Amino acid sequence: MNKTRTKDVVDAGAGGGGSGADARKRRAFQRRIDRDDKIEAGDWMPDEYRKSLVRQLSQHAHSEIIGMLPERNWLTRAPSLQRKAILLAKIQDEAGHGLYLYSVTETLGARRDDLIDDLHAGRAKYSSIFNYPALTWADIGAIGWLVDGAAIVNQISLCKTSYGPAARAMTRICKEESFHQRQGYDILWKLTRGSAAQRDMAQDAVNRWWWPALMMLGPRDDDSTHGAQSLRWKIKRHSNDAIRRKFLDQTVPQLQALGLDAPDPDLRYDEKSGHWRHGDIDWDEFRRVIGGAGQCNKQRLKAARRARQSQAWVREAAAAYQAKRAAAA
Ligand code: BYC
Repeated sequence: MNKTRTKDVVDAGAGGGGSGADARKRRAFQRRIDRDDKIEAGDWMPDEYRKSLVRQLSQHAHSEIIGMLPERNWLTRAPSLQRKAILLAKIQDEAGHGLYLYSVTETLGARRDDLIDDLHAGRAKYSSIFNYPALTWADIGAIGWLVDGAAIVNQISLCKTSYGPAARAMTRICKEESFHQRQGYDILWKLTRGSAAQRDMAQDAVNRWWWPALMMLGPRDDDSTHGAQSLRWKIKRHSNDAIRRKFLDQTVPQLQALGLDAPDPDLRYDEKSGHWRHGDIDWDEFRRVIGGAGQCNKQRLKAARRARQSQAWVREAAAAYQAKRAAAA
């Protein structure tokens, strides 16, 4: 099914063949991509390129916003004032990332309200990873280290995405994400050097977040709907499996330095290729979670809808202020 969809997009959008002005524009567009030109907001682009970008960028924006929820759960219970201040700053960063990304979709003609309607109605996706609960303080460490860690490996490659506004937003996001990854690692580092109970708590968190972090980088390349076309258009710069390999190579030595284990009996170093190899990923679980049946899907969407409703007065006040200023100008 997925392969057919990739093919459909390729046929409809890449446009090597065909005739007439539209086909010529598509070929010229692909030549710009091939020579690493950045595509800017007012430039001509195939409709499918625009749609694919809006899809990916809005899913990313939604992930940043929904991703605040599992961390928010620990704000009032952070173990010290300093940890609380750091976590608060991280969560505010995630909100900012969501806003940059929604703004980028607006340069492509999308309306932020429509995107958020789609999210709240369950029509739009956000990252699978945020449908898992943050049960202990160590989970905040695991989210920073593994989730932001996986995200950053992907997003560093997206700094070279072909759409200029997205590439520039991603560069800024990555700077902040690297701080997030380090704060997560620091939490786990301290716990693994604490009491036996703290070390066990860290191991338990890694056991629960390890596989979802590998899954969040998307389905295997063979099952990726958009992968081939997105690579051709340089919307994505590396495939899902390539990013997953890079993440694993970066993460296993860090796991060893923490003195923790991966919940994967088949994890091994492959001397020949020089890469770490993971065991089988439970793709049924991934499909269940993105299909809406994960542990927290319902509660995440409920919280997002409630927040939009309860904070409507802020948006209304901002709009009224803007209208007043415009009238006075
Ligand atoms: N979860 O064709 P494929 C963060 C969907 S947030 C749910 O390979 P693509 C943070 C996919 O959408 C970091 N759905 O997709 C925030 C497609 O379905 P549709 C988030 C997923 O787009 C707060 C179908 O599966 N980062 O760091 O080529 C606190 C087939 O997949 C997932 C980004 O979003 C998933 N994990 O590749 C802390 C980065 N994976 O749309 C931390 C930008 C796949 O046809 N996004 N699907 O219905 C990307 O790089 C790409 O979209 C992906 C997937 C690599 C994720």
